[in-house]
Amino acid sequence: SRQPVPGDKFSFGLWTVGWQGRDPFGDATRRVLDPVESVHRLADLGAYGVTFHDDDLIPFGAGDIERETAVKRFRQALDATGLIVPMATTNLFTHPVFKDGAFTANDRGIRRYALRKTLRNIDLAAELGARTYVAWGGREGAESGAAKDVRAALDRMKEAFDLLGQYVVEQGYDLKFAIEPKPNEPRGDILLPTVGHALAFIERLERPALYGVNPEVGHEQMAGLNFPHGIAQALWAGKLFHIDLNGQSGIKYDQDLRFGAGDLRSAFWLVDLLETAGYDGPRHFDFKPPRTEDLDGVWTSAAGCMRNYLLLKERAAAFRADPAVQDALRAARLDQLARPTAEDGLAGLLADGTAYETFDVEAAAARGMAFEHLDQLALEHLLGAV
Ligand code: 3MF
Ligand code: MG
Ligand code: MG
Ligand code: MG
Repeated sequence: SRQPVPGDKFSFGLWTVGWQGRDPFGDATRRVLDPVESVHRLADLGAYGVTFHDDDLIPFGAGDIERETAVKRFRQALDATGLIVPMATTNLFTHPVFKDGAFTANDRGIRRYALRKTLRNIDLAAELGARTYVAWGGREGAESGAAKDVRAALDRMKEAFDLLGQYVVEQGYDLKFAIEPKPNEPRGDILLPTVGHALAFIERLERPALYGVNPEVGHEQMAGLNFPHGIAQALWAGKLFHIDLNGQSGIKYDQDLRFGAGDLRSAFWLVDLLETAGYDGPRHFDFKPPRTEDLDGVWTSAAGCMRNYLLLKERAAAFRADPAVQDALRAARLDQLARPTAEDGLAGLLADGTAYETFDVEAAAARGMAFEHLDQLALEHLLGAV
């Protein structure tokens, strides 16, 4: 169905629909949205979850009473709508104190403060039932060479994540971490810039099983990378804990377009992958309704994210079910790729004369791969021609 329902597991960050349109060149174009209003609107549209940075829910610097009131009102909205909180995260980038980063700021006091701010929100995340805690290190980086000793900064990053992991284990929380890579913006260069960097980093932590990734469509595309390929590797590693869906048109600033806008073909392959690879986590939208929009436009944009996902899911399923596609996949030898190269083992491979001595290299080189036919069939399905 094209009507989003909770079973589709669509979720939105409070900061997405709540974005007021402030950018480096212009002021806000929209009023503040009350989180309670967002929860109700998102539930009406068919979402199942809402996510937040600590500061989205509780204004930075709020006192205890303001904090309790904000959490109580939010909880009441969740109870009234049935929306859940699958994920929460920390804002370690807005306040000027984080101008040189948080877990890797050169200033040790700021690093300790950042950890305490995060631990405090982890308590709230656990209290609200979140199962994933996202960490985007937006200001962990540099604009110049000597300003950051990257090896020392990675030591501090590891120290921070190990401490957070220790805390979650000691508290007995059912919570895992998802690291969100981004190559640049707001820093000139950000540490852990891509999915691959984050996956390698995770293996150096004390409890690797506790950490996965939260890749964002636009972030990988800002680096010119193939997003479905990055997602496939994360799935292969068992590390796709969460995902930020949105749209991006090529290598430029982080556009955060609604899902389906930007690189539509990449979005098609992404949905095809998520829906066939057994990913059962949230389909989380991290987009920014353009600042040209009023609030009606915001909700249209949010609804569009979910509708585009469902339309692509339909198109991808039709592609996979098409007998002509199944023939084309065989012609492209995908069945062979799925088969081990040497089930006969190294000894068998070495003893097999047909593998080398009598292998007809020229004939193998001459065989076409028939990929164009296969890809044209995909395009026909995507364009609704079949
Ligand atoms: C920035 C982002 C972030 C993260 C968020 C954690 C503000 O480009 O993508 O959104 O997604 O901080 O989830
Ligand atoms: Mg982003
Ligand atoms: Mg983005
Ligand atoms: Mg994101």
